[in-house]
Amino acid sequence: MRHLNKGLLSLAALPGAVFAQQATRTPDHEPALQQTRPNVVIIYADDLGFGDLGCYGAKGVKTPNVDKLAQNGLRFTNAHAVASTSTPSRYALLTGQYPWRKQGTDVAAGDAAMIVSPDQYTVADVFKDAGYTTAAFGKWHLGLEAQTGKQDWNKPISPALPDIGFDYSYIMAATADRVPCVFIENSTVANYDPTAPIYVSYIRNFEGEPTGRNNPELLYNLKSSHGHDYSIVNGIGRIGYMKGGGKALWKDENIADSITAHAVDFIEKNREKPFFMYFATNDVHVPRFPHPRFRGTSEMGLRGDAIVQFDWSVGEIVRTLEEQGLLENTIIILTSDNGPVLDDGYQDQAEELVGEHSPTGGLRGGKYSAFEGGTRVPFIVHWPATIQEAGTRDALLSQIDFLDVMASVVGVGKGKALSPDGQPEQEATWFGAEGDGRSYAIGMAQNHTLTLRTPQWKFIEPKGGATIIPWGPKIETGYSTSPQLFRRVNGEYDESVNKANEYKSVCDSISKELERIKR
Ligand code: NG6
Ligand code: CA
Repeated sequence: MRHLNKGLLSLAALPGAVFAQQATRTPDHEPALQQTRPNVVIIYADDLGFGDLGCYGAKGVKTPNVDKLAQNGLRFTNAHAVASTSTPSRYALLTGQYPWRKQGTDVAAGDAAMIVSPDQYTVADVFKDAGYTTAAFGKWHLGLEAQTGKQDWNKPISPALPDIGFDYSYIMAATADRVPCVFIENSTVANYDPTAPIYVSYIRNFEGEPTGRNNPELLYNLKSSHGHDYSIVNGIGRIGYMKGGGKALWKDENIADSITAHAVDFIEKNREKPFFMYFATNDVHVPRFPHPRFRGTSEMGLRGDAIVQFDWSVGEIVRTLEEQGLLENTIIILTSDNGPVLDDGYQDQAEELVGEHSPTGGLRGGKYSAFEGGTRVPFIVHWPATIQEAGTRDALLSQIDFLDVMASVVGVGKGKALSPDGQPEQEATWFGAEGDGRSYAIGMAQNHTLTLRTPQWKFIEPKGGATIIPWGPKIETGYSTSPQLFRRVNGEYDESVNKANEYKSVCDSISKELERIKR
C-alpha cells in the first residue's frame, strides 16, 4: 500500500463536471462530502463472454438484473480485458500496469506468492487516498504472502489484502478449481476448523489422501474432462493437493450465496460513508456447480445456470443499494476478466447444451485466445446521478484505465496518470461522452502474444504457437508466425481475412507502435 496523500480531500479539490453537477443537488444541511461522492462497485465476472448476457444477445439464458443496469446505463460493445486469462487481467485492473511488464503474472496457483506487491499503488489505495472504505469479495487469484508455497494456512497470512489497500476482504485465494478450497476473511481462513489443520501443496500429495486420478469413484458432484485430477473436495477434483479444512471447506453450490451475503452485509454496514467494493464472482468459471435453486433455470445446463446465478448476485447487490438509498449515486461497473470457454476441464455438458447461443457473441476465439473472443467482454456502466441518458457505445475501452478513471472520479491525482499504463482522460467516455474512446487497446493471449486494436484495425503480433488450444478447450488461439491485421468493417473487426499484406504500411506502423509502447 502506498499513499499519495493521507486523509480526506476537501470538496473544493475535487475536479470534474460530475461533481459540480451533483454538489448542486445536495441540500445545505447535509454533509457535502458524503452526499456527493459516489460509491463504486465493480462487478467482475469470471469467464463471462461478450455474448453471455441477455443485453448482449444471449440465447437460452435470461439475465434480467444485468439487462436492467444496461437499460438505465451505458452498454459498451468494444471494451476489453487486458488479457484473455484471469490473473494478468486482474493484475492490470487493480494496478493499471500491463501484466507483460512484470514477470509472474500468469494464471496463478493457489499457493502463489502475492503478485501485487504491497509497495505498488493499487485502485484500493486510490480509494483509501480519497477517504473511502474498501472491500474485496470472491475470486482473488493474485497470490498471498511473500513466498510461493510457504503459506501456513492455519495462521494469519501476510502480506494479504489488508496490505494493498483493502479494509475488508472475503476471498477465495485463487479459483474454485484450485486448492485451498476455503474462504479467507482479511488475513485468516474464514470459519477455521482447529480440528482439521490445512495443508496445501502444488508439488506432492499428502499421504493417504484420495485424488481424482486414483479415486474417480469419489467424484460424486462433477467429473473432470481434462486436468482437475488432484485432491477431491466436495466430490469435485481440483488442481493442487490439499489436506484438512474440515468445516471451513466451501461447498461449491454455496459460493455465490456466500460471497453475495458478505457483500450485502458490507453495503448495509457502510451505507453512511463512501465505499469501494470489488465484487469478483466465481461465476461462470469452472467447476460450474450452481446452487440447486438455479438448476434448470437456463436451457444450457450448468453453464447457463451459472449465468443465471451470476445475474441473481447482481440483483442482490442492486436491491441492497436501492434499499439503502444508495443506488442513485453509486457507480456500478459490470464486466468480465476474459472471454468465454465451454469445456474448461469438467464434464458439465457446456458444449453439448450450448444450442444456438454464442458465448462470444459471434466473435472468433475465446478465453486464452488472441482473437477478439479472448478479451472483448461485456462492459456496463450504471450511475443514475450522472448518466442522464442511457445508451450503447462502441468506443474502444480497456480495463487498464480502471485505476486512473477511478482516481479522476474521486479527485485523486489531479488528472495526471497515477498508474504506469492508464489514461485518466478516458473518464469522459466511461461516463457518457460520445466518441472513439482509446486510440488503441492492447490485449495479451495466454502465450503472451500481444494484440493491439485501434478504432479501425486489429493487429496480432507474430509469435507462433498451436492454432487450437492443445490441452482441451476447443478454442482457436489466433497465434501465427506471421503478423495478422484485420480491418474493422461495419463496427466489427473482420478476423476472417488477414489484411497484413494488402495494408503493409498500416501493419508496419501498428507493429512499430506496439514495440514503442512495450519499451
Ligand atoms: C487452466 C485450467 C482451467 C482454468 C484456467 C484458469 C486445467 C486443465 N485447466 O489451467 O480450468 O482454471 O487454468 O482460468 O487445469 S482463469 O479464468 O482463472 O484464468
Ligand atoms: Ca477468468
